[in-house]
Amino acid sequence: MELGYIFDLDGVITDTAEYHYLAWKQLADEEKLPFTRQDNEALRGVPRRRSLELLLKGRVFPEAKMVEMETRKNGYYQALLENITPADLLPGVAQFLEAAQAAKIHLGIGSASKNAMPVIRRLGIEHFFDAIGDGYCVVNHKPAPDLFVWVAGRLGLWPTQCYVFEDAEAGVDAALAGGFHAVGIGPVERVGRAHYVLPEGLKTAHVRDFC
Ligand code: B16
Ligand code: MG
Repeated sequence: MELGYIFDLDGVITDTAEYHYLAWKQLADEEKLPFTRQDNEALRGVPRRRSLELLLKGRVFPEAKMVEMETRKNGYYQALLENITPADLLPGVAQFLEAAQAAKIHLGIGSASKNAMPVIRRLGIEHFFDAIGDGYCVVNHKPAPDLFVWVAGRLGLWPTQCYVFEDAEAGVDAALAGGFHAVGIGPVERVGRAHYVLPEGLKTAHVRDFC
């Protein structure tokens, strides 16, 4: 049977969470709003607008101000992305992708980020993937399954033929809702609903663990 592996980007392939934190923190400081690293954890896998709403903790602003704030944060984030190199792949990721490609497993990305393409290019891994789904591809974000279903379709596979690798609770729920096999990356408290859990990331995984 043909198999597909669909990877989330931030938290699975690389760790841009610190850059997201620094960019949101700069915005929060400018707006005199409290924002901690722990607050940032709740934004894992969450799209930009929803992240801003969580940061604002119920404060209400006009739409134009909301757009201005998310644009400003994205500018700070994109400046930080200039620092990314292939050395920023998480441990074991390059070996895992090479082994999966050698095993003729179809590979895709399903990321909520509208910055996924520049990140993937800077990491030097674009050539591994037959389908890349990012924050522009579907309307309904994780925990809706739409993005992973979109990527599976581009791979020419059914969800039941695909394993989704996710570090966010919302991403695991999206995979389960779509009928995918879910592999959680990180602590059981966060991704424990997945069919498989890799607390230390892909570095401890072998491509055939999921067949
Ligand atoms: P952007 P993923 C997600 O990426 C991040 O985990 C999340 O923190 C971020 O808010 C979201 O992308 C949107 O990113 O502002 O660049 O469009 O985990 O789905 O790869
Ligand atoms: Mg993620």
